[in-house]
Amino acid sequence: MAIKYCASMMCAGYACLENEVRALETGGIDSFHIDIMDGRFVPNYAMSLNDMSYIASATKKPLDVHLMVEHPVHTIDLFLRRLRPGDTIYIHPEAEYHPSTTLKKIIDAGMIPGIAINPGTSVETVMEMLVIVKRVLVMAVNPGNAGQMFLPYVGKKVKRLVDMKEEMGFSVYWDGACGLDKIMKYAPMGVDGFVLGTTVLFGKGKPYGEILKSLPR
Ligand code: S6P
Ligand code: MG
Repeated sequence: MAIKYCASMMCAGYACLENEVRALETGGIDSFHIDIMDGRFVPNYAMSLNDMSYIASATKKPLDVHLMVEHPVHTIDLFLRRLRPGDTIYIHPEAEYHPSTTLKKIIDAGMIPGIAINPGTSVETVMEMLVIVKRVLVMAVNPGNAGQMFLPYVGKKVKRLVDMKEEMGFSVYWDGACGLDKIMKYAPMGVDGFVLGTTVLFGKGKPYGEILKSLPR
């Protein structure tokens, strides 16, 4: 199966978002990664509901929405009503009392349920979620900002998850500090997709299409 690449849209140029979406789409991106923050679960704010809705209206490619918010059960409907069947929503189980309730809402709305797990979260603590979700987004940095350093201890967890994914029926995605070295090492191991931010895609002074063409497929 081809490696999937997701553009981290908090790293895009906002002077003309339409051009960014177009250039990424024609350049071969597989999905648009939308980082939503609440200033509490993570110490930052990134994209807004309006940004997300605009991107959903500007492309037929799927969106993957990464909710870095406390208790997403209270606001999940805002996202469900703006997204489309086939889009993915990742919640952080660390931020929810009853993650399976929130995941069920995502499933019932026809979207792909995912969990994003922090570097400090072990596989054991999310084991029960793994049978419910279709995607696991492994954070290779603490969530909240682009341009951070890779936390090497995450590597072992990635290996454990890819070893379990077939049997449990989920795919594994990587988010944070993703460069060519990580893709070359972890894609052959079984990581299905990578979120691309400032490390490899944005702010490089090169057309997105050129960069995306140079990555392994
Ligand atoms: C971080 C967020 C990510 C970043 C992306 C940035 O909280 O969830 O999606 O935007 O990882 O990539 P990079 O290459 O700048 O670390
Ligand atoms: Mg993210």
